[in-house]
Amino acid sequence: MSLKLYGMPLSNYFNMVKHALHEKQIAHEFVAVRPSQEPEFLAKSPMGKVPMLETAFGCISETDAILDYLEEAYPQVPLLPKDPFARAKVRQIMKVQELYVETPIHDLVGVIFGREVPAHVKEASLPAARKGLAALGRLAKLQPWMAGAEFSLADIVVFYSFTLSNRIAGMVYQWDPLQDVPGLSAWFQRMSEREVTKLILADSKAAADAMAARSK
Ligand SMILES: N[C@@H](CCC(=O)N[C@@H](CS)C(=O)NCC(=O)O)C(=O)O
Repeated sequence: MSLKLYGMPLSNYFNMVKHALHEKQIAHEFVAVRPSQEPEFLAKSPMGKVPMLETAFGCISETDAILDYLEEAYPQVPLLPKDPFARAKVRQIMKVQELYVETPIHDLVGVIFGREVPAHVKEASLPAARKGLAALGRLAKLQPWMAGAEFSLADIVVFYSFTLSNRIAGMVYQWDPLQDVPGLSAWFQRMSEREVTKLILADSKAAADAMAARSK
């Protein structure tokens, strides 16, 4: 059975997994689904979230668990270094981005859906995200990739995390988080120019355009 990736191209987490599948040249099918609390979907994705990967052995959700599975089951095109310490540094970058950069900015996600952001959240998120960005700046090598010479999962995860965070930060604070770390904008541009990234972003834009057309 070929792998089936469930989700939607508007989801930055879905796009992380889709990007990894394409970089690793792993054959897969796409199943278009939205997050759902329906029992049938919860049986496959316990929190009802996307992405979810269906394998011959069962289903996996949570992006980092899916990425680890792909890395271990399909090592032919590696997205983690061989050396254990270097692997840990890649994972550290991914975790710092998720917990300390994306999470505080994500607290403001309501703005994307036209909701008012409570003043206390607005006040707390900016210094928290800036602290996380400073940590990312201490870790990121950006020569030319996140963890150094080798392209890795850290590039994929941090890039798609920023595709959403940059948008939210721009709307709420008129702030570009990439400017907080020297070299981060240039890295983001390099990432945008990868062939796989272009494909993923084109699919995501097509989905956004289709949704906008439906809501007219
Ligand atoms: N921790 C999850 C986050 C995934 C996530 O938040 N996905 C969103 C779509 S971008 C979702 O399914 N949201 C629906 C919900 O939270 O119920 C992961 O790493 O995969």
